[in-house]
Amino acid sequence: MQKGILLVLMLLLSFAAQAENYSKQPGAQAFVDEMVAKHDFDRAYVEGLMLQATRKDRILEAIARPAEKTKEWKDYRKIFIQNSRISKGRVFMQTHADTLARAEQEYGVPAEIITAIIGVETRYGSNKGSYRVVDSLSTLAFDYPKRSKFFRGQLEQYLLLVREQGFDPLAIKGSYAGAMGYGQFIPSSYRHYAVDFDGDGVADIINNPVDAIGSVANYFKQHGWQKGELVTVTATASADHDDALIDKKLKPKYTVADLQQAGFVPSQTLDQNAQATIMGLQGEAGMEYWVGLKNFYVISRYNHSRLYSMAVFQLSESF
Ligand SMILES: [Ca+2]
Repeated sequence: MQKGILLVLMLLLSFAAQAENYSKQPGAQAFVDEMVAKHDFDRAYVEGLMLQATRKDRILEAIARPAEKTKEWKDYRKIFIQNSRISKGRVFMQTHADTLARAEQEYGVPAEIITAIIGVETRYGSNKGSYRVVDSLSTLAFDYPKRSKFFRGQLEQYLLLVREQGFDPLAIKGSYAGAMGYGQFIPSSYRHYAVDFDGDGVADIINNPVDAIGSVANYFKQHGWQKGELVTVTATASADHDDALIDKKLKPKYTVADLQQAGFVPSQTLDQNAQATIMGLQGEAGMEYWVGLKNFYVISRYNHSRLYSMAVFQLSESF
C-alpha cells in the first residue's frame, strides 16, 4: 500500500516537473525541429531552452484581460498625463539631450515624441517588464491557442535576435507579451527597427538608452513620420456635423476638405488636401474632436489605439 502511494507520488512529481517546462510538449518539440531545420540551430541548444522555458499562468491571465479598450479618454488620459511622468520626462530629455538631438537630426522625429513613447511604454526605462522573455513567448506560443501562431513566430524571431546580438536568451526580461527594453519592442520589431546608435557593435535597446532612443526614432521614420508636420489638432463640430465620419479606421482616408464639408472645422489652418481622420474623444468637459493627421497614424503604428496615440502626443506636448 505504502509502496503504491509512493509510486503515485513519484508519478505526480515527475508529471509536475514536466508540466513546468516545455521540453516534452509536442508543440515545443515541433518548434525545436523547425528551428534546427530552418535556421540551423544546434538541437541541444534549443532543447535546452525549452527545458528552461516555464509556463506562466499569470501571463495567460494578463493577456486575456483587456486594458485600454474599456476606458474613456478622460480616464485613460489620467494614467499617462500626470505630473510625475511629465517631470521624469523632462529629466530624461535633459539627461539624453545630445542623443535626442542626434536622433532628431538623423531621423526627423522630435525629441519630445521619442521621449513620450519611452515614457508611456516604460516610464523612461524604469519598468521594462519582469517576465523572462523565453517564458512569456513560450507560454503564449504553446499554451495560448488563440494567438499561438503569432507568438510562435515571435519566439522564432527571439532566437534569431539573441543569436545575432550575442545575448543570453535566458537573461532577458520583458512584458508578458515579450516586449523588451525602453521602447518595448517585440522580437520582430527589434530585428527590423533596432539600431546600434552608439556604435559599439550591439543594438541593445534593453540596457542602453542611446540605442533605445535611436531605435524608437528609426521605428517612426520607417513607418513614415513626416518631419516638421503636425500630429493632430482640435476641431469644432458644427450643429449639423456628420457623425458617420467619426472614429473610422486609424488610417487617414479623408482629406481636411472632406472633414470641413462634413462640419468639422480644424482649430488651425491645414492643407486642404492633407489626409486626415476625425476622432471624437470623451473628455472631462464633454466630447472633444480631433483631426488626426499622417503623423498621428504613424504613432498608432506603435500601438493600434487612438487613446494610446493621443496620450503619447499630449505627453510629448507637456514637457
Ligand atoms: Ca550600441
